[in-house]
Amino acid sequence: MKRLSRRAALAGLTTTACLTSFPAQAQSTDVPLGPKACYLHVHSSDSAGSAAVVPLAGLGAVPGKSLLLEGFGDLDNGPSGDTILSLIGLYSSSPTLLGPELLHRVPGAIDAGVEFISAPTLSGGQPTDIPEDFRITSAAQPNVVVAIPVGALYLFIGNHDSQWFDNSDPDGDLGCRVTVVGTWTEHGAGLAGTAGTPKLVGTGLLQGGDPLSVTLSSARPNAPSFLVMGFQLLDLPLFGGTLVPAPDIILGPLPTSGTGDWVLPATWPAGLPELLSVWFQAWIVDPMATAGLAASNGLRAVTP
Ligand SMILES: [Ca+2]
Ligand SMILES: [Ca+2]
Ligand SMILES: [Ca+2]
Repeated sequence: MKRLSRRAALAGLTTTACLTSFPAQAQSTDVPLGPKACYLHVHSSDSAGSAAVVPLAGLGAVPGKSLLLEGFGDLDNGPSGDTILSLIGLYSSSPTLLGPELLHRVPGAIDAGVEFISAPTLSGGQPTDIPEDFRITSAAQPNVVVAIPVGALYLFIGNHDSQWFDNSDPDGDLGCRVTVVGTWTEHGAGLAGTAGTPKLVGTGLLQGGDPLSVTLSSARPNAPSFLVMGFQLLDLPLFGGTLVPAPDIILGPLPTSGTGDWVLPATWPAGLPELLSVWFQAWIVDPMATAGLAASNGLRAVTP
């Protein structure tokens, strides 16, 4: 992919954001976790403990923002020694955790993230899966970022296991780091051109001073393009498509590569107010598009 100059990106991002100031503080906390911490159904012949319940208000974690969740340490699950790190979690409107004899133990559960399918109980093969939870950390996945859904006031964190009585944590190092970060969401469908509908995605935690990247793909190869950025949602019908951001800043022309893409690296400015939205959309000169211009989906970045 073609990488555009960091200076160009920075100029764009920091001009309108001319906001001085204090470096943004990463709001994070380490939540200790017992080796039997559990919100899943437990067989009557087994015994587990209660999941950790984290109040979100104290972290400044409100809907619109996201949480970066990173498990640390390990537990002994019985057969495997003190080597296992397998955390799952879910959001809830209430801190209530009902008894282990039930399948749905979190009455305030709110669906978010990519669903994790939990294993049946080892003894008796009873189902344990609930639809609202997600994987936090496993051997294959060090962390996860999950947007905080509307109504969420608590985060439940538990271990994933199917037999609990034999769990222990000899060195007491098991836990989960919770960090409040920003949220990327896509908005609108875009306007097709030569290579289909151009795709715009963003990566980065959106904390002040953090690296981020905005990546365009599926655009017309070797074509001039423009990145439109704004602080308001416009959604104005234009050239057969929709102009998503209010055009406060337009970067370009930015040439697409021979495969119809580019990557724009930048640094997220420090000192932005929380829950500020910045909207992005790419427009590409493309004779195959309705009015000679193709457009990507819109992209919204919300600061933590
Ligand atoms: Ca341990
Ligand atoms: Ca076990
Ligand atoms: Ca599940």
